[in-house]
Amino acid sequence: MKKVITYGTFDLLHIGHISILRRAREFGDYLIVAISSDEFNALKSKKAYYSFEQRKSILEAIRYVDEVIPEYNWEQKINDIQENNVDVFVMGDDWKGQFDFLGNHCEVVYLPRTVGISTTQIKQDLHRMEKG
Ligand code: C2G
Repeated sequence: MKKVITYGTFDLLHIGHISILRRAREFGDYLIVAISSDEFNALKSKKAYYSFEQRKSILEAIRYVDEVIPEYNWEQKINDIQENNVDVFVMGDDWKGQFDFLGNHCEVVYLPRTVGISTTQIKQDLHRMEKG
């Protein structure tokens, strides 16, 4: 079984998230998503609208996702890859080059981001809509 892993906050799920998950899954037979804890989001200077538990439940409902594990810090990736026998690490290309060091442990793939959508954009648009 070829196992793929990807990492992220996945807040306010949108088509950009679905697209990367669908494409990541195509690199193997089993996709693990490591979803950032609320505490790790704080380290990433992110404040998710949905809690870790809510984001985890939402991701687990997606057909492309086989397993969801927590992401607590920047340092756990090598251990995650080894412990889960991961063959391919996938991230959007906004991270291009940042995780090349994982190439000693698995294949590293950066996929094009979906342009024109982001959780930040959604929040801004909603705020504007509310103000009328
Ligand atoms: N993404 C995308 N297109 C978008 C928005 C996001 O392809 N329009 C991808 C990102 O490139 C990333 C994934 O969706 O691969 C999750 O994005 P975020 O939830 O913003 O994750 P991020 O904060 O980048 O966390 O250790 C890695 C970090 O946890 C990554």
